[in-house]
Amino acid sequence: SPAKRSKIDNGDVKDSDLKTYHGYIEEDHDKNAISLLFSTNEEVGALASCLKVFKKHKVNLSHIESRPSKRGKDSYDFFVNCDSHQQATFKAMVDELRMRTTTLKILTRDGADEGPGSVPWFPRKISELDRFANQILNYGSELDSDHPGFTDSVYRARRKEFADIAFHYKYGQAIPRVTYTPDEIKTWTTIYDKLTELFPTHACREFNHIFPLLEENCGYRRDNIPQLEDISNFLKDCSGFSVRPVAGLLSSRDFLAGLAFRVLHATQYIRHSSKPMYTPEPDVCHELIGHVPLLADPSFARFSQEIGLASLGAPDEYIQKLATCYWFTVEFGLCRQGGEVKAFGAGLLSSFGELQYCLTDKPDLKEFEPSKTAEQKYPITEFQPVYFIAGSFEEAKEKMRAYADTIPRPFSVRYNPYTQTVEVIDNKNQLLNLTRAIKGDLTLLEDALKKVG
Ligand code: H4B
Repeated sequence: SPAKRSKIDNGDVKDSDLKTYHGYIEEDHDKNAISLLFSTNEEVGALASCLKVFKKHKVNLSHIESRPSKRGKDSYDFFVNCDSHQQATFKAMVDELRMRTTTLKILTRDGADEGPGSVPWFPRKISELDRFANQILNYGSELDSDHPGFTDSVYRARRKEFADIAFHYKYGQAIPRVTYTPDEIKTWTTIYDKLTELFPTHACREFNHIFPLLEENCGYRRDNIPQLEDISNFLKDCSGFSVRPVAGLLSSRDFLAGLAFRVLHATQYIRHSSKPMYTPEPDVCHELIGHVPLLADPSFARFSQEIGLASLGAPDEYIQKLATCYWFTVEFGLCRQGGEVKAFGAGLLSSFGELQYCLTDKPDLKEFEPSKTAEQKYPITEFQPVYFIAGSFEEAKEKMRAYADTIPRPFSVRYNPYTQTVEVIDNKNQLLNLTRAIKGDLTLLEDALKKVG
């Protein structure tokens, strides 16, 4: 199962990581960049008086736009990007700005606490996931010295090819097909044969239902590594999930944000052939064998999206808690089916050793309860000493939703599948729209009930 998690779990992107991939950074990526959204009273010179505050504190603006406000007719919001900010004077500037504005929101990219009203940046539309491409925390094509492929120059060159695909990928494009080498396919075959032997007895019902469909529709075979593009199309049909290629580990915040849009960030390279049963990071075997099958299940897809939606704009400490819930469900979850315990976590379903171990009497089993599960400590390089058992995926989803309500956020979010956008519901107009959407569904429900009865 993928290790090296400790680097992600605090959710921060190190400067050095960004520098490593500097060649790929296409957009302005100042770590200190910060956006402000504010509105003023309707009076002549109101904006000018705000801009003076930026000047006084020597804060550079790289972008400014006005937008008709959703709060009422004839009023405007102003959206500005500040180039960078010196911590010390920035707070003073915001305090002064607050006195001249009627509302003020701070949107940061790095999640730093900028005081009351600060919300970490999050993508509002699916194409904004393009911004994550250069934010990987580890590997990509640079390998750590303890990586099995560290001294293998052929493997490293190959990893560079995969990293390039991911770095250049943009939303809406087809995922480039890859011709895997005989050596790579051999690694896949070893893993495929071992794991498929265990699935009938160890995997949950839903997984075993979908796996043959992947063999039929997506080229899952012992002698073939399936293509991400085919899988993405298959998932779109089944549950609306899609796949994006990614060069390496994303921060928890970014990875979870993908789930809010029903997007799985999947690696496309395969682990090093010297150790087919071990990988220190996610690879194509982990993604395709571990994650993909259940993402085709509508209930599991809803559950995954629920964790993603809960993460949007959440404070760092809650991202950590949600990542822990993710760890003990999507990666290492167990469930009870027909009086037996089965595995549904991708980390288990893609690890021959741990899949056997998790169903023995050695580990400790606890009931999945987000508020408790979120606090559980776990090792990342050994088999888990503790697993959590979820009821149905629907039940787990309801529990996640209830837990999400306890996360301090000044707004509610809703996914609009027509526009593939996240709607932030924080004003009356949006509440009215939501009411209309629900009304439409209720009418449909009433109508269908009459016809069914
Ligand atoms: N990034 C990639 N590319 N693949 C993953 O499976 C994950 C990731 N897992 N980043 C994430 C982190 C989880 O471990 C949680 C959300 O922290």
